[in-house]
Amino acid sequence: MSEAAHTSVSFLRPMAGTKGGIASWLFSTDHKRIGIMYLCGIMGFFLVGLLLGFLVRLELIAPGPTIMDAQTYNTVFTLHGVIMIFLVVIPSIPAAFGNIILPIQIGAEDVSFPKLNNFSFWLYVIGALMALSSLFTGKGGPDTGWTFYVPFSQTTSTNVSAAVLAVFVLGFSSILTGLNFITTIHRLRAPGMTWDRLPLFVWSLYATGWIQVLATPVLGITVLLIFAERVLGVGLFDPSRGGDPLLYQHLFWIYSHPAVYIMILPAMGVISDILPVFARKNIFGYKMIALSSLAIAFAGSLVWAHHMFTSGMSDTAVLVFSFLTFVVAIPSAIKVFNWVSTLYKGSIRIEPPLWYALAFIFLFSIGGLTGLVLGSAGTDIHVHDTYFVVAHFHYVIFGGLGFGLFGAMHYWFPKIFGRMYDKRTATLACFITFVGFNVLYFPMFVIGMQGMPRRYYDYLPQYTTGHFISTMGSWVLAAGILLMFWNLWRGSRNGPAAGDNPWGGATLEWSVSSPPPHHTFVSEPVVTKGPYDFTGVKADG
Ligand code: HEM
Ligand SMILES: [Cu+2]
Repeated sequence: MSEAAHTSVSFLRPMAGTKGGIASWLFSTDHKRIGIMYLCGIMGFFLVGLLLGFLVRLELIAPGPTIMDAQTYNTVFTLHGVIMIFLVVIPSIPAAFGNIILPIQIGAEDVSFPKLNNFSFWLYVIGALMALSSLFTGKGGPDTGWTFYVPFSQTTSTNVSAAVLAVFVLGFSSILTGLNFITTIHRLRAPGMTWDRLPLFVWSLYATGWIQVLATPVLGITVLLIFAERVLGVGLFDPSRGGDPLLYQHLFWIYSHPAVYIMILPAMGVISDILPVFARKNIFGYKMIALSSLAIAFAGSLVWAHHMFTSGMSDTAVLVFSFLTFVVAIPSAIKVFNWVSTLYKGSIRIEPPLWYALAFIFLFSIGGLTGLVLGSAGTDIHVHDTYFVVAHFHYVIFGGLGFGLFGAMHYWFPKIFGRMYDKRTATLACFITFVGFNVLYFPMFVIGMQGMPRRYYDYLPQYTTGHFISTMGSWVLAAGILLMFWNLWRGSRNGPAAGDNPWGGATLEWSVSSPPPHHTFVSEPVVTKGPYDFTGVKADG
């Protein structure tokens, strides 16, 4: 479909008869442009968050003060968490790749509400600026950790108020994106795009959309309540006024546990799209993978209090939440088994996106299995609030979502830019990042089990070796990531031209030109086969 006339109106360049310029991006209602703007913003903040994490590791290279004082340390790890969670991982795959790819994959011209889509992007920008401003306004940057636990967040003199209002605004951005996707998937599918022909990436965004719409409002209310506590002193969470700090933890985790599925489900969708293409084989267990996304979204909403086993709940509550936590492991394991079965006896073509997908499966499995250690109340009491938890959630969020995101960047890159990056550098970068990742986070499981508490500025000498190895790992990791960014940046400017379908994918985005034109489809496509049916599909890269 890449006739010359069609290619010449690539969405990256101004539309015929318009001026172009920065405003044609900032106020664009084209889902592809909005997605690219999110991608740039998210990557920018990822680098800021990375730098802050790097500084935390540098401080912890040896016991005692090394590069900053204790109060600065508290602010740095809080901002690292707030930026990574709210500005990077929650929006990452849905807002960037969901926007660019989802409408094309279902054969739609755009999302259901293009202007609302642009508004969501602006809410993201405003929320991000507010979060950053918390550093420079009031009496210093917030020092509570990204969870804003009371009573500390209520009494600290640092600028928690600005940070929680930022989270409130960011929450709206997320809700509106989810709403837009749900409506788009219901209403705008091309003829023949039945529910059992939806690409699994779309299924995962559908499940994610429901969590965004149903769970995020709870977070919005919760952070507003913190603000009310600080400004008006209403006494909801303050025991001296008859309030209850446990109430805060319940409200916070009712959103924030489902939020981990907002992060991980889209990455699982990316992996489910990548594997069949590079194994050239229909995905194993399509229906089970699609349904397990919904099951994770549903069951994952019932397990929030596994973050509170040591907070003083009744034994019955602990038992119930521990049990429910184990239930979520079932659909997650179903996915992993189906991915591995998809690779089995496939005719594998190993390319950078597949390397990232394999790293995802390995790291996510470690993250998920150690989640079961935390989900069993008995073992959690031993490792609660230690570095074991830090290792667990980095394996899941960074190893899972992060590598899924990098996989998506390498998989859809030729489609978005019409160019190819250097594949050998990409593979090398993946390898360095993978090694650095494990050197950085694996020692944390060990020192965590030995009792090293999380979020501490200083530590006893017996943890020195673990921390030292970990800090070394952070340098290797940073090197791998910078190499990856540099390679992609170079490729997007002057990489060799990529064909319309360099990997031989069967989903609809590979049937349009690279990069796609402003109006993606000349005529509405008619879908006659499933997303992973490769008969007659040829790679042209
Ligand atoms: C089999 C799946 C999982 C299980 C059983 C599980 C279980 C747990 C438990 C029980 C904790 C609390 C530990 C404690 O504070 O003592 C925890 C912490 C955490 N988990 Fe998971 N988890 C799973 C998957 C995930 C996923 C998919 C993500 C994100 C994509 C994630 C992100 C986190 C985060 C961010 C924390 C730290 C929360 C904090 O700051 O205290 N987990 N997990
Ligand atoms: Cu949880």
